[in-house]
Amino acid sequence: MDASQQKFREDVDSWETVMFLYNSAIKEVGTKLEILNDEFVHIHKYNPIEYIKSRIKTPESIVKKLKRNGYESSIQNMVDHVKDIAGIRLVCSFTSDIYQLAEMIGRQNDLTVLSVKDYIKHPKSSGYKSFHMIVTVPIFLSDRVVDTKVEIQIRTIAMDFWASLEHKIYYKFEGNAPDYISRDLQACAEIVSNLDAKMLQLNEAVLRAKLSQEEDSGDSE
Ligand code: 0O2
Repeated sequence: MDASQQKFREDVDSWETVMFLYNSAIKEVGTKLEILNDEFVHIHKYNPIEYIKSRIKTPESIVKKLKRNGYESSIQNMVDHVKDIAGIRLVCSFTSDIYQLAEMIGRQNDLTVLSVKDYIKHPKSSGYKSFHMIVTVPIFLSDRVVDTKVEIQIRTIAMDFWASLEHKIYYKFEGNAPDYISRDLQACAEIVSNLDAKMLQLNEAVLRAKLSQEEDSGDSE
């Protein structure tokens, strides 16, 4: 084997190892989140997570992101600078669920929260809303422990609907959507925010009504 073949072999080996770590991290964090959800249902009889999606970023998307941020394509740069190679998305019904879940995740002793971006309190100019956390989870191999990064995105169903559509449009126009489409998307983001606020109000009203019904039936016993 000549030097370039040797280098290629080593690159393939380290790519496979790195991908193995990211896949393992998704499994670890995914299981953790399912357990948190199940415990919440067990105690409060309420399901904060509607559904969980996970994905590993494609090699093309990793390379694009490195290029966009001015880094050469290398495995070291990808591990150091692309924080969302392993991604988990938690989709919930209400905005209040998002903050409750973020707090529960922050309290997990074996997860380290590296950073938090609250695009709900501070939406992007596009109208994008979501709560992002970068965490590391220790992956126990036979001879070492590797802290591996996972991006957790938490959003409501309505925010997820908007973001998925906007993402498709963004890619269709390669980031240069006509102005009227961007404006319409911003208007839709406004509608999504109003819908989320209304749904939360409605849910709170239902909870209050249920509580007072229970109190009334307690009084009459
Ligand atoms: P893709 O194709 O979804 O993977 P950072 O280096 O962490 O400071 P980064 O990675 O841009 O910068 O962080 P950020 O803002 O938390 O974004 C991470 C991911 O959130 C993006 O990954 C998107 O998935 C999603 N996201 C962020 N902004 C938008 C937006 O305006 N619209 C939509 N639809 N999604 C968004 P990628 O790698 O950009 O894209």
